[in-house]
Amino acid sequence: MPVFGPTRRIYIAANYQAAGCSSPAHVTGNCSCVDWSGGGDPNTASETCTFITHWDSPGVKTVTATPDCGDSQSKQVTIVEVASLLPDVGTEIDDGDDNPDTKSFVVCVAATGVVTVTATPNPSVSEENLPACWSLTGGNVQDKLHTEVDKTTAGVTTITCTCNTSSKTTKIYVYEAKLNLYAKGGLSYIPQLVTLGDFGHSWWKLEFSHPELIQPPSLRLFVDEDIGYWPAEGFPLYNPFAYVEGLVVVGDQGCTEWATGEWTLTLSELRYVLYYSMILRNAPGEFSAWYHNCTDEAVIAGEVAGVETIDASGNPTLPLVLFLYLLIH
Ligand SMILES: [Ca+2]
Repeated sequence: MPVFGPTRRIYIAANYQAAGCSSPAHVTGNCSCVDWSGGGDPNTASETCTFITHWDSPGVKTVTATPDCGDSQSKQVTIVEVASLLPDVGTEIDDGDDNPDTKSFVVCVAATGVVTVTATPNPSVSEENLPACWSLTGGNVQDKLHTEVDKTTAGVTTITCTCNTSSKTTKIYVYEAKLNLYAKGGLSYIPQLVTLGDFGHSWWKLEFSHPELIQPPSLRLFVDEDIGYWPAEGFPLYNPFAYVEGLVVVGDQGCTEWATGEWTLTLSELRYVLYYSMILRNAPGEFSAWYHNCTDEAVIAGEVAGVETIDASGNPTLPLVLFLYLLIH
């Protein structure tokens, strides 16, 4: 008498414990003594013809029972785990938890499209053969193995795929990063006449939808704030050629811009300007209206992000010139 039905596969989640009469590794019939093989750990055959075992590792397992009054029968049990949960686009970032089962990815916001996140079982089994306990949540779930995240809106979506004790969690950050350049043109285009009027000012601002992602956290003070380069002790009206101590002001510049330029940045480009802003703040050097002024630094902040505006290599680089550029472009 067969102890099992025909040899077949049953798909069970990783770490599943086969036990009791409803389990796949259960003997029915009149045979009293059964020899078992193929179980995981623990591997216990009882006198009552019930074989209790479980597996911690995924894969196809074969359990064989040999009764005292019939042929050996085998059953294959496929133990399934969540192998991966990965998006089709995006860049992985360190989520800082040292847990390989949790991952974070960043994707730049786009006019159209979705991020498709795919769950992959190990071993490979078709969707219809996944264990009942397999679940995929988060995003716009398409089926048991795929879900989608809208790329058109900045936000964060947490996706989790679970199969018994096996689980992966993937966060998708759709981010928006921007550089703004501002200029307030001065009344004096001729530097020597600066003393007669307002020199003007140029400054920059970084906008980012997820400042919590910025590392180190000390860089976050530069997000969503105006950043400008100034003479520390006031403008040297007496001499535009003079060098005085420089200062980076984070926050209100005390100016209203005449023109604004806005550029979309990648996360890398954003980081470059954040670091540049911090370096300049820590070592501002000396300000000179003629040789090293607010507009030089605003233009350089753009160049650090790959944003080309006016040529700042000559002297002086005037707020009025950047204003005119921003006005036209
Ligand atoms: Ca992690």
